[in-house]
Amino acid sequence: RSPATVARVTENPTPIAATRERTVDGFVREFLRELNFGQGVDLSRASVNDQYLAMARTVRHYLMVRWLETLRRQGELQAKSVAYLSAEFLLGRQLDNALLASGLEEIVEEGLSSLGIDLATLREAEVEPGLGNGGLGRLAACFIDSLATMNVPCIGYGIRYEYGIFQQTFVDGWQVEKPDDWLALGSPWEFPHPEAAVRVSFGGTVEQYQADDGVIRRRWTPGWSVLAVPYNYMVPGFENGRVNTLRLWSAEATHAFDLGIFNSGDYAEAVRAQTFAENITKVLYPEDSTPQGKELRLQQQYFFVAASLKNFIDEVLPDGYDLHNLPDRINFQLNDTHPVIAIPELMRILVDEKGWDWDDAWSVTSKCFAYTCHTLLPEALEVWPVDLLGRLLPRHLEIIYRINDAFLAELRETYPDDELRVRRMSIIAEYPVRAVRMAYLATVAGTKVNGVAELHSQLLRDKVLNDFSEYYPDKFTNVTNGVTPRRFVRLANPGLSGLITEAIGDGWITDLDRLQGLEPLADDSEFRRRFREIKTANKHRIADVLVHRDGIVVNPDTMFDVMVKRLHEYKRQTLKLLHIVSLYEQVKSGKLDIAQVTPRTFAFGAKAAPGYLLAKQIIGLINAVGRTINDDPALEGRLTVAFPANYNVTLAETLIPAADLSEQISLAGKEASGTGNMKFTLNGALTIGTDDGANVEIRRLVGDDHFFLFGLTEPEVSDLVDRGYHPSAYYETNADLRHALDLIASGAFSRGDRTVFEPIVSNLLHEDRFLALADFQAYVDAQARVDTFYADTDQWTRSAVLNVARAGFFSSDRSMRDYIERIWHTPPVLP
Ligand code: GPV
Repeated sequence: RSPATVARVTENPTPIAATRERTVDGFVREFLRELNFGQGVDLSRASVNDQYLAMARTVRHYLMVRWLETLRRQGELQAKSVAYLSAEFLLGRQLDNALLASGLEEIVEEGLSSLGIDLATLREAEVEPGLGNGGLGRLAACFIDSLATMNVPCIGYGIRYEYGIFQQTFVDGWQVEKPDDWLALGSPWEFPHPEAAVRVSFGGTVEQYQADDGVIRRRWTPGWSVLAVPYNYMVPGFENGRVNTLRLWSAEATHAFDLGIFNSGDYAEAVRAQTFAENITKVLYPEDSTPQGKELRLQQQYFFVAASLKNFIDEVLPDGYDLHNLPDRINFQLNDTHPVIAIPELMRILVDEKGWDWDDAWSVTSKCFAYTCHTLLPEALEVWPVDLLGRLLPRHLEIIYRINDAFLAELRETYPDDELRVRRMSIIAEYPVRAVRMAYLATVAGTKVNGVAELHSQLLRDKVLNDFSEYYPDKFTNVTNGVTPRRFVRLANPGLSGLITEAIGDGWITDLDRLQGLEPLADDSEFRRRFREIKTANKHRIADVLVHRDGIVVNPDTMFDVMVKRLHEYKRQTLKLLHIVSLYEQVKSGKLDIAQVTPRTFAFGAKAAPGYLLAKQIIGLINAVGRTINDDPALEGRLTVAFPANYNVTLAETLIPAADLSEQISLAGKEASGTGNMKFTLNGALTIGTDDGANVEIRRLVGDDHFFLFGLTEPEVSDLVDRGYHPSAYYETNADLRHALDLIASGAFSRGDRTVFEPIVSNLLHEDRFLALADFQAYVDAQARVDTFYADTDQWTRSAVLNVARAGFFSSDRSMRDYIERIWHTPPVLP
């Protein structure tokens, strides 16, 4: 136990902050104090950033008393908790959420305005922490919000990347990435604790030795180590007085390490070492669902997981805690395979450091972890080549081998005549190189394995992890994803929130099933009118943002057809693009009268992984098509493509509430769940979508009449692929599709240059891994149904209201209840 970390006092006096006055005057006093003493400026000379930082710290102080109280009670109660281990937490801006949770919105707004300061201006000064790529990272953020709101003790453990997901810019329509220097102006939401830093070691060698008790043991002598410095963030529950903790780790060089090299006289080497250490948490890997198997990434994973386990065992648990009881005290939830190295790490702690025998250690370890899988793409399942893993973590590799040996022995007893099956299930893959399959390790060691939507969990059982689901039938379960209604309805859509609260009270914010109470109002024309008015106002709001943020002009009197998500072939942005190009081509060739076309704004938001060249080309093509269409007078302004750069949580919060149509058009069987789909539904957009991921459940709940389903089903996809899929056949038999592809190939969107987008066209014609051409006609037909439906405004609005009323299931509070019931068994405690 490091002596610096906890100074114990006998009495716990009331924290000073308890006396903080929750009045406008009280706030103004605190704010000015922060400005003067925290920022060192007076109001007349304060920059917007000064004001923002002072205000954020003031708000933070109001939450502080609750945080301290939560921590104190947690220490006392030692209730069963969740440790959510995730390499990504895509938090989004903190200010509004903190104001909402603490119930300070009005006081702060009034207080600031009495000083002549506009809260909205300060809001804009906050740079969002983009410490995640997409759905997986945002899900982690929604989950910790829900757990805090539901009074469930939880610590989030992750990485404090110095640079988050890259800033996307467009240069001539092509994506150019800029580093995300989110900490440049300081972050008022974090609490660094350098005194609580822990050492994390790598490399070196392992040897056999005889311990004092005479037992032969293994000893790891690491080659190098770094310090992990914790930065704590508040995770406030909604108006319940609870504040949980998110602990993100930052890497620093160890002093001992520096000094040793420095003393040997090699100053350059000492500096190199420091840079090397700090590199570990320098930048978020921008790959979404496609891990690159890079050594630095494994370093990141082990770094945060080792620091978190050590922190939990040494600091969160009381002195002298008997680790045999660990499974009654904690669930380590593994957010995909990124933190799975925690399993051998806990074994190492128990066996090597605590001197336990293997079986005892395994008996505890195999009760502490549960694993969530977030994908079905085979290339997204992480594997670590044993030479890399063995170099970086030699002792862990040994432990993994031993876990695997025991597991294979067990399998051979069950399947004595099925060696093929045993080899298939080995944690160690043999081809193309010997490598550790992290998903298998997690499945063997975890108490539970869950998928993130019903269809996904079913496909995990039937396909990806089929052997395992036969061997461990009770391990597999489903928890359908959810999103937090605080951020994505209450804060993002104040208009709709007000209307809902007026109709059914404000209980829906923490009990989203109450939205059902809106159902009868779908038939109330006055309610529909107001609902529509809010949608229109939201369109005006985003139109304003797009002009100022991106210089993009959109017409709020059009249908807003929105597709926002990472750029991935399986998500099929190209399918939507082909629809747009086809409409354009038909108008230009005179086949379609522009007056017959429903005015639409096609909005895209998407980042491509920097190394994913085809995805970057698709971005180039969307922008090129947009440029051509937006400038063509023949379309009379009826079709517009709006592709704001750098889609992020902040933009999502204004874009989603403005949408009429939500595009969820992945190839069936490829999108594990989706969570954007839920956000749109909750904000009153109708979905055009395939039978994939959580779309299946959305459609079942909102009803077929209020959802535009199209496309192949997963079994149909499997069949077609088994029979042999030939995309060119669709090209040859479908004239509209052919004309659209030919137009792209002709250079019409690339100033006559036929080479620029050739790779996209030829990929679609000859490979089309995700069957965009096979689904093209079905998609176009579904879009025609959308147009017809939209023409009847009342009918459309009625469906939109029903979508909201029936989507309460998609609250992340419900997801958390399911995790608690099916996996964690962690009852809520008093705040
Ligand atoms: I694996 N997901 C992600 O954002 N990043 C990843 O590395 C992996 C999965 C996503 C899935 O693609 C979505 O379908 C899902 O809704 C989301 O994780 C949350 O479960």
